[in-house]
Amino acid sequence: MLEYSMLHPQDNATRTAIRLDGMWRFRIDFEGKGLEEGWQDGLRTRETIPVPASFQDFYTDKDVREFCGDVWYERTVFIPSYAKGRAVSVRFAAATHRARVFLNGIEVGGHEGGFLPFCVDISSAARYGQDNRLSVIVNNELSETNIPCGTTIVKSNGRKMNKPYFDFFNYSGLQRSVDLLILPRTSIFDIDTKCHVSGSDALLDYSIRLSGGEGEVSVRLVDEDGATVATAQGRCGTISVPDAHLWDVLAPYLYTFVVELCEGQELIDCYSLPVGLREVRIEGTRILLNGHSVYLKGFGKHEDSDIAGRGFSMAVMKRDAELMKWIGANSLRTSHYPYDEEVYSLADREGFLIIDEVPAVGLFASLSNFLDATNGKKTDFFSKETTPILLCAHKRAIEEMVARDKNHPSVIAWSLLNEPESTDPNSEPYFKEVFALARSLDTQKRPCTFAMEVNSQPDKCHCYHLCDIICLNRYFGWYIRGGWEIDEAERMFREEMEKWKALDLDKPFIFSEYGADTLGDVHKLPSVMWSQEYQCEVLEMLHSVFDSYDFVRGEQVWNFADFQTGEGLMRVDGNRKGIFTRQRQPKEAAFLLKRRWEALPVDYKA
Ligand code: GCB
Repeated sequence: MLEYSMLHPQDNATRTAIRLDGMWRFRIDFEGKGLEEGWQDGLRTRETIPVPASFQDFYTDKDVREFCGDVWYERTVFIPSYAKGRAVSVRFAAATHRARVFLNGIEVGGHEGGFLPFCVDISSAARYGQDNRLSVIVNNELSETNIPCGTTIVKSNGRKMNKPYFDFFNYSGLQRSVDLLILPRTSIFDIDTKCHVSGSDALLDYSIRLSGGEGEVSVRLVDEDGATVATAQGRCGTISVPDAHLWDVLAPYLYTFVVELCEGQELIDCYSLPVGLREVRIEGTRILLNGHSVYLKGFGKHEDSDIAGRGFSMAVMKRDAELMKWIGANSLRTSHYPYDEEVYSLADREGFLIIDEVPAVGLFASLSNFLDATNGKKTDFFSKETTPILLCAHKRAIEEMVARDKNHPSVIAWSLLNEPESTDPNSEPYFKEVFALARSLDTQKRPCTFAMEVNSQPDKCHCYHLCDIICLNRYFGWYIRGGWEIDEAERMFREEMEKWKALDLDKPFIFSEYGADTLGDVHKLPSVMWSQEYQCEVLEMLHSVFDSYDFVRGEQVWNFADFQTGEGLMRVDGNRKGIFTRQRQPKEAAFLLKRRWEALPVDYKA
């Protein structure tokens, strides 16, 4: 059970949230001596860096960009006197991949895992009414015992180097916001909601957990005009909303669920949670939202942009949302880690559907996954002595992700892994635990899935039977028979699809990845691989296959935009499968997708 609340920071009558973003002092621990030299007692540097941002792309020195190890952040935080006697903590929306936190030189907490929030209680270490020194060590080393997976080597010059088993740059640092939270001693710790839709009416089940202590809980549901439409008393119950405004795909409606905790007449704590009344269900091969079938059109994305790297940028998020609407998309997968909380709130407001992915990527020991997978390489990833340690970290991340994102109406499914080695027979017991945990934690019982690479074929994959939705990542026409052999690629793809069809799984299939690398400035007639014309040909070929199978209920092209990866022969300054460039301008294929997606009805194949 989580020891800190995942409720998003909120400033209101009973709570204070002070954003600590800005320029922080920054120092890279090249020698690994920071602690020994007492950097927690003062970083002794004039160097500053923005938070939130990845630290890698500001500097002109390659040793900094590629640095593997500890980096230190420090800033001064004034903690007001009125905070004394209350629950005071610092909340990190993420620290990639792990952090140790110090206040005034005293270690106060830490966290493992780089893409989910954590709170560090500083109530006893704080100096009230004074400036305090907040220091954080952020470490970015990769291993096979935490997600995402990779390995760390030591070069002959003694410098450590990250070797990711995944295809995105290992950006790190304080990439999301940091807040100082001042909460009542007894507070609202967690809110869990679940909606049932019946015709035009809705029932909302809720349950509230307190941080300890006692008090009377009352709740009310407020509509977009500010009118209270229902109220209830007690820590759990059901609210009925006759003639409800349902939340729907590209037609969102958000109520506010207001929770108040009182002791007698005194208001102890309150929290306002936006909720969308909607129900998600799988029925046969259909994905049902409020009882009607939805075909997913959209993208696998990354949090990635020039200069800030994986650092969260509201500006980039906004541009991406506008491009999603322009192109006629209705969904995204948060490949390959849970995104900043703002992304989910925006999706709630826009009516986008999200497949929320835990950072379980690289569970196949390979530095060039796709080529190795295609060649049938085996790494027995789930048969290692260290597998139980990895499983613990993985389960912990699932727990944190579900706790953080469970109330968002936009989240319609959980993706529990990306391209794992599910051909290893020992993957099955591992997957069973992971799937069972996600299902037990989510009161809404959303569908669970994982994205399968090309080795995960009907006759070889040990785990697809655990999925409620089958998500396939397929690169026919790119890694498999590209260029003039595209006809062969289509034939092989159809052969595979026939095998899936023969299984008659009676489950929806989604293409969670497909695409081709394309340089934004290359045109060629006739086409060649890497040209814009070829990207369009591949998409058209693949779409014609998707259209031939009724059980295919969604397509999420790889990738929304070009993104940074590590260096290598396979990548031209990053992965270029973007439909948009990294600067968010359209390639030719964007217009093709716009035509297709605007023409496909939301209930396509219903
Ligand atoms: C995949 C991975 C994704 C890669 C992509 C590619 O299957 O899931 O992380 O970026 O292929 O372009 O190779």
